[in-house]
Amino acid sequence: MSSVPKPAPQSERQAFYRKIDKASVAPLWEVLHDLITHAPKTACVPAIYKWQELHPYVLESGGLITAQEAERRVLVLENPGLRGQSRITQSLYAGLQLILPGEVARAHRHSQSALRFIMSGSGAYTAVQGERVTMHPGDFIITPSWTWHDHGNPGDEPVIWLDGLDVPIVELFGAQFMERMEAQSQRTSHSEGESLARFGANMLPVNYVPGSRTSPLFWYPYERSREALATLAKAEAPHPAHGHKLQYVNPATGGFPMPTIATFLQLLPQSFSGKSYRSTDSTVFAVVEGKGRACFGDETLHFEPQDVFVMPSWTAYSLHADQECVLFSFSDRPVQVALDLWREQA
Ligand code: 1HN
Repeated sequence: MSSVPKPAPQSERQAFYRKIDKASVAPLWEVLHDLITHAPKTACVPAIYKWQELHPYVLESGGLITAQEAERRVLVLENPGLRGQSRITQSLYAGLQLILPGEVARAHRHSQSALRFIMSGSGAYTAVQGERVTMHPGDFIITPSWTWHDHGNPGDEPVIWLDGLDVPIVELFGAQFMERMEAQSQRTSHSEGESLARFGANMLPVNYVPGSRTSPLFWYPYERSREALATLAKAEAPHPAHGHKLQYVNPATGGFPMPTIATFLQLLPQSFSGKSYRSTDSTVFAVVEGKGRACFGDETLHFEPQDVFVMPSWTAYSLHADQECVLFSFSDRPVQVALDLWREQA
């Protein structure tokens, strides 16, 4: 006689599940195949946020609530597959933030790291670690974890930027803290451009030792990054999938600029038709220049300047440029690389 038990009838199993449920335990075998899949499975879906549609909403929000009352006046870009979860991918938050002339968004700090990518308007500033930087479209700015930051707009036009934060990652680890400063704005202790001079000239202060995993350079002006891509576009053949693509670096380590978020800028030459590509890091793109298309399966997202679109983990997609295009993008790649999880396939 075999000692292997005969399969129990469903009714007996269900009764067992109900019994053990009271003890907060559950059978793995009922969920295993959904839990551990052959390839990435995410509720995140490909999506595009059209600037033409959202820009009026962002401006309208300016008439509904002040930056002071809202603390941050932001429209969250929620992934259609992740509604109600304040996230654009399973691991990252994105939103469009508006600051009107004369407004201040008060100083606070939190465990979450943030990036700002300026979408429209100039003349607002963000202050980080005692230094203000004036925002211009296309600039990439970092707010490191647990650093005081406030924004203000002494200029004369509304300024809108894309916020990217690692909110879901910090939530996953249950590691978040937040604190408000007594004062509305932090006192400035450095002149504008100091961090760029100190860390953004291919040099470092002598004997510099990094104090954190976040780049000490927190302002990456568009002009410089754009110039680099223009030079490369004349000098080299484009990568078959990415065109001319650079990643932003922490100049003190050569690594990613933030411990949780990688950022990139790429140029697609006019008429570029990219090869299919996928990677495990769901990626958020912001269109800076040009019109083009992102294709996946038999679907096409048509993009133009200031649109934001997202490609989920392991979704094969290709990029096509109707005009010369410049795309900014960000993802959770540093976390995946650190955990030996990141994979790509061309
Ligand atoms: C935050 O602090 C800012 O400082 C923007 O501008 C968006 C989303 C979630 C949590 C904190 C900001 C944010 C945020």
